Amino acid sequence: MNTKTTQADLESIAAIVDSAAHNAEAIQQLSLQGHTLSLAEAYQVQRLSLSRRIQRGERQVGIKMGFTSRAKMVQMGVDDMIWGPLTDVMAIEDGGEMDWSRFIHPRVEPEIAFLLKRPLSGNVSLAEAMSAIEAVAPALEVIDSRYQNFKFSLEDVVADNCSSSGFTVGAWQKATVDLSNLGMVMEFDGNPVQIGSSAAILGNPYRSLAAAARVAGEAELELEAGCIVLAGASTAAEALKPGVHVKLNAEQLGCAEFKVSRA
Ligand code: 0L1
Ligand code: MG
Repeated sequence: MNTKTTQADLESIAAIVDSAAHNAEAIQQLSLQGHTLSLAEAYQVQRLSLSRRIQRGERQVGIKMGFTSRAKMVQMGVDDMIWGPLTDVMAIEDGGEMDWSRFIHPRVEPEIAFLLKRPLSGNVSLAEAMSAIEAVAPALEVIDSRYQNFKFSLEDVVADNCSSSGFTVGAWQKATVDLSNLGMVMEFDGNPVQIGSSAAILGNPYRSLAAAARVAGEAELELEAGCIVLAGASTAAEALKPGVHVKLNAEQLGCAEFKVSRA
């Protein structure tokens, strides 16, 4: 924490971002409101904001990795990934409905999800990360920045739970599916809107799982058995609209889908 930012400041900033998320109301970027946070402070705000969710009865079920493509890191001028917690309230059932009223200006990304069968934390090899996987699934992540116009600095977005707000996981498959170069086609109402490859996720999504263990270890946390890890986007995010049906086809990994409610 720098000399000017106190614990009380971090708690009041966490209340601002948490309230924006809870009420689906856009706010000005923290950095434009005069809150200059270091990256470590931004993660402290994220943790305090998660505590507020937990006090309301939410349960952490996993983590999401962000900026896992080289293109997004270059765009943001950063050289590492970001991460944030996923809670049970963010889950949208596969084939279910996303409640538009809970979001500000949501976008959706085609991703891959891992389910862990044993804990992971710290620096692990790819083989160790892979051996901790119980199952894999196609997934859709809904990101919804709480900042006006989806504009933020790196510290702003980390403090805002890395824009996490929703996710759908398709049917879990045995971890034997080769994830290194799967075609990922995301459709709106049956029309392709984003086409990519799972290779866009750090060259291979398993690297994102190893990175998730590393960042958890750096935060003195453990990814527990039963934890879901969203590996990151395989294409650019697509803006959602009320009433649209979203479907991801990920070749032999299968599909994940949801319908957005009417406004
Ligand atoms: O890959 C991601 O999930 C990025 C999330 C944070 C940045 C954004 O909202 O675009
Ligand atoms: Mg994502």
